[in-house]
Formats: sequence, C-alpha cells, structure tokens
Amino acid sequence: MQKIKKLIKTLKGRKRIFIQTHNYPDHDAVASAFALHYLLKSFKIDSNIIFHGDILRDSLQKMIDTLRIPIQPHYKYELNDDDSIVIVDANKKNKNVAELKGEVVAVIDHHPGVEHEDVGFCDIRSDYGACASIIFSYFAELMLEPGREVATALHAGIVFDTHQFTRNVNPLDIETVAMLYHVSDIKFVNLLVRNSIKLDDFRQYRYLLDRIMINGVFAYCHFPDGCNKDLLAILADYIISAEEIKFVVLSAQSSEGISFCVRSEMNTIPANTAVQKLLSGIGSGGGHVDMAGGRIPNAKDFDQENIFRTGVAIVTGKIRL
Ligand SMILES: [Mn+2]
Repeated sequence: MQKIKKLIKTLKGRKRIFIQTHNYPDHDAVASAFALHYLLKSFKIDSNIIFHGDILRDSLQKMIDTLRIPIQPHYKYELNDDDSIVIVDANKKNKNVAELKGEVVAVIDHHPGVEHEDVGFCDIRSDYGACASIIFSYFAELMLEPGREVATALHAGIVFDTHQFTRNVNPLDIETVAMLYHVSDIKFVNLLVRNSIKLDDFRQYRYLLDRIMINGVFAYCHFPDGCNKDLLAILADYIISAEEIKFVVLSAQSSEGISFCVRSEMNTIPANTAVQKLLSGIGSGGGHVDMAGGRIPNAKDFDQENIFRTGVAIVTGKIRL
C-alpha cells in the first residue's frame, strides 16, 4: 500500500489531530508540518500544527509569516488524552520532543531511530537529507502538485537542512527540489538563505573568534552567557568551514543546562557517537554522523577544561569510540 494511503487510514475518523514538530523547530520541521497539514486537508482531515519552545531564527519567523503557516505553541490548545499526535522531523521519546497529552499515532522522520511498536504509522528514512523530501514523496505518490506556499516551504526546508546541498544529501532531495523548482518562490527561498543572521549576532561571532580554543583539527568554544541553539549551529558551521578544522564542539549555557553543538568532517569520528562519549555520565546527545547536538542538564556537572581535553582525546583517537 502507498505510504500516504496508510497514513490517511491511520488518521481518518480521529477527533483532533495535531502535527507536532521537534522542540525549537527549524525550517525543515515547520515546512514538513505545513505540507502535511495541507495534504491532509485535501483528504478532508483537519489538523493543527504545534511546537514546544520558541521560533529562534528570524529567517524561520519570516518564512512562517510570509507563507502564512498556521503553527502555534502547543499551550494555545488544551490537549487531552483523546487527541492524536503526528510527530514530524523527530521521533517519539526523543529528548527534543516535548511529551504532550494525547496519543502519538504517527511518526515521520529522517533521523536515525527506531519504529515504536505502539505507533500506528512510522515512516523513518534516515538516508533522506530532509523530512520535507519524505513529505513531498506523499504528494508524488498521489501525483499531486503542492501549491506555491507549500512548495516554497518544502524547498526552503530541504535547502536549510542539507546546508545548501552539502550535508546528508540524497539524490531524492535533489530530485525533489528539481520538481519543486517549477512551483516555488525561488527568490524568497534564496532571500531566506542569504539573510540567516542579524547584526546583533555579530557579538557572538566576535566572542567566538576571540575565545575559540584550537588543538590540531579540533576546535572548541563555550558561551557562558548563552547563545541561542540555532545561532550556535550556524557558528559551528562557520568554524568547520575553516579548511584546517575537522571537528567542532560549541557549548552554551541555557535554561536547560548546557547545550552542545557538534560538527565533524572526520569519517572515523562520527559526531553523534562522539557527543555521546563526550557527555557520557553527565549528559546525552545524538544526531547524524556529521552534525549532532547534546545537553548536560545540570550545569554543575560541566567543566569547560574537561570538555576540551576529552574532545582532543576523542579526535586524536586516545579515547576510542
Ligand atoms: Mn530535518
């Protein structure tokens, strides 16, 4: 059976359906939720898009406003046990997905993960560069062309999540964008990509360039006064763009302890396993081989010097993964 048919079967007749993104959603998560919402509507299935946390980047807020994406913080609705939840761009029980009232009935994700048996519909394709490409495949199954707004969102989601086709790209991501290209507002997508930071972010760039600690191919910097998670990722990408640097760890104080952002260009040191090793016993982490994130919940367990030393030991192979 076509995936989309199975999903529709899972959702048909349910009382209230919520499409939940991962916490602090990014372009891909919002685009995926928006396109799915639109697709379900064509089957006369109503849904609401919800998230936990904040919309951190202005470029994402601009995408939401311009394309009129109906996304709301989950507390705007009073969720109850009868509600059904579809998680996009993340999986059930992930640390970055708030556990809300209601039943998780479907999961659509492109991160490595397990299919939970109690979830009626799971579509996990970890070889895809963006969740948006999975959602588009449902349109393709139905030979349905998304409208301009949806196409533009999906296009942006894929471009952002693959870091402009340089990371985790699957030929299917490229084919998806090729198809969307006829419909989407290309100028707007390019505008979002080019205007991803604000002048105010320069303070964090300056701090980073002044304080970054480098040992061989390894670079580390901690932001004791905090740095929002999305900017932290942009800064990690910035540092890894230096030719000599092959492995980057950035950390920042946050309301949830210490947040970590990791980038790897080393085949032998996957970012997702390295972050788990780096934080073992004091925190947790996960992600892809070339990009990962993590958290130490209790800031008291954090020792900047120790993170740097351990990072160097991992990258030089003194600590085996
Ligand atoms: Mn994604």
